[in-house]
Amino acid sequence: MEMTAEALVETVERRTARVAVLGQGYIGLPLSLLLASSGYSVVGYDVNKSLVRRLERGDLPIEEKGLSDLLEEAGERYTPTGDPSALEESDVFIVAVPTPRSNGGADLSYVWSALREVAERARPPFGVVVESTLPPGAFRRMIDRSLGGAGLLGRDFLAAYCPERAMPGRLVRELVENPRVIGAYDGKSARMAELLYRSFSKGDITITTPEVAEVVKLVENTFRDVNIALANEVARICDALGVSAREVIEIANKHPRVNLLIPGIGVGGSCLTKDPVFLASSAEEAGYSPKVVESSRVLNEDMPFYALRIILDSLSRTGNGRKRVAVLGVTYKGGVGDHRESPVEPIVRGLLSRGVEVVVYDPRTEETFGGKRAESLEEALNGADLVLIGADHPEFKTREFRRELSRLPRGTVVFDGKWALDPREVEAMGLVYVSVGMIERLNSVLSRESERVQISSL
Ligand code: SAJ
Repeated sequence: MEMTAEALVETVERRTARVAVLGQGYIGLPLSLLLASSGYSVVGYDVNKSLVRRLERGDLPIEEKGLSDLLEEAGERYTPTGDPSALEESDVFIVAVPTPRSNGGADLSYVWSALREVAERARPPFGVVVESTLPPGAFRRMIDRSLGGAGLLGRDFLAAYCPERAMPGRLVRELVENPRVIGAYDGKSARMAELLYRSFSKGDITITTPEVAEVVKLVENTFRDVNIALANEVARICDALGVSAREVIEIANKHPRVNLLIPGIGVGGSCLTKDPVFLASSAEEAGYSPKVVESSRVLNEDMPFYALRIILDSLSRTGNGRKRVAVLGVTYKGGVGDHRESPVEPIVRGLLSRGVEVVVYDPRTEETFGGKRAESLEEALNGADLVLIGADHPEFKTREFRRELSRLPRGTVVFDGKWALDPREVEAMGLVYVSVGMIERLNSVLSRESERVQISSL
């Protein structure tokens, strides 16, 4: 007997539905394992053959707390594959492929090809859930164009837009605990998606239209980007005024309605660097030209270059001819191995292009952005004129780390790109603490302690 859309929803409820997750990256992989651990039989499909081979060996390509336990729990219910014909047996398809930025807009080519694959392989009735970030209006357009031929939405196939909102470094926990938003045009599609996520999610689930869900996702990341931009602007204002931004922010945040974020060398990662751009470009197309969103992006994108200028200035004042910078951490933020859109990249490349020797130490990635790789912290610090904390990894918050740092010659400049260290502690080691919003530190050391050899020549 032929299955109906209602019966499909029932298989999702009973967890007998076979699920295929297209894209086994930062979101697709943890999601597959969560669903498999909840009882679904899950095919994890990816076009990257070497990634699939790794997964087949049980070798996880990303480090996230709880992920290896999930892999074990999922057991045989999780099957990674690079073979598209393996999709043919599935009832529900989840699209979790990237949507990179391209020419001021979104590159939807990976989502298109995943949906094409679904249209080709799926047998009605089937369900589709898109997790990839989409610009407003894209969900309807893409579903209509790619799946319209598969029949009628709500009868032959069900479709929902459920953007992921979990934070790298805390992926598993956030996928389980965060609230979810489901965008759907009909009740059956919404129910299918809700049952699927409810199998592992403890968060609140809100059902709305796909258009609202699209804007919600982009607004959330824009909120963060704009707030970081404000912190960065406060830092630059404080540098201009010669006061400590760290002190300003700390005191201002005691006000019950003020919560400034942490300024730094810039905003990286694949989400905050593109979602505000998607939002702004959709608004432009619709006839409104955003003010705050675009200028926040401009300021955040300038932060690595601002940091680079301070670093070059500090180096040029050392005057002894040696120019060697130890970069500790090159990922886009602490605690992750992801270096996409890292603000450390323009800094390293800018230093290299000016003939500065750059030695990189990062326990979380092999990437060096053209710098020389150091195998240990000790090796990186050896002979460094300036130390840049590029990512606030937990490894840089230990006592051993501070002990290594304290072995640096007196007067060595430590540029803390993430406000990760305690300035007083660094100065107590005889080092010079500098950061964005903390230039006054450098200046006050210069005027008070001009007898110090290296500092006096800064
Ligand atoms: N950063 C600062 N100052 C801060 C906080 C962060 O400069 O006070 C920098 C970080 O160093 C990093 C960048 O911002 O370079 C982004 O880091 P993040 O931790 O703020 O965010 P992401 O990109 O790792 O994850 C974001 C999250 N969105 C929100 O918090 C609104 C996450 O929940 C989303 O799921 C994710 O984007 C995504 O995939 O869209």
